[in-house]
Amino acid sequence: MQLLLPTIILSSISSALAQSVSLYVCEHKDFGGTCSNNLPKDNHCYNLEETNDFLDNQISSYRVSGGCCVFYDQYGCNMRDHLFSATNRQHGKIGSWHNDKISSIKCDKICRFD
Ligand SMILES: [Ca+2]
Repeated sequence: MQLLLPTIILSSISSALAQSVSLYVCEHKDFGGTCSNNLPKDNHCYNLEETNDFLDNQISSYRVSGGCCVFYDQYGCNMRDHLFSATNRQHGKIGSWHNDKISSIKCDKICRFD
């Protein structure tokens, strides 16, 4: 029992470090309409056309936790199509200049722009 406690602490620390960023996105403001937590893998470009969520050019609210996500207007996560990035942040009503535009997303522990 004396050895158990340090093991529990160590394993909970390592699982926290290994935990991926999570993203929740919705079709309408205030997390309404069709939503998805169909998560992009870390540092993987996630094209919304490839999913069955019908959220391409539809996302109006989002929640990022455990890291950062970068949102793009076109497929392929190219810097020229960059809309905005969010670290551990949520927004119930994306501004009109970004609303219904997101077409690809890349998430990771910290944001990378490439
Ligand atoms: Ca778009």
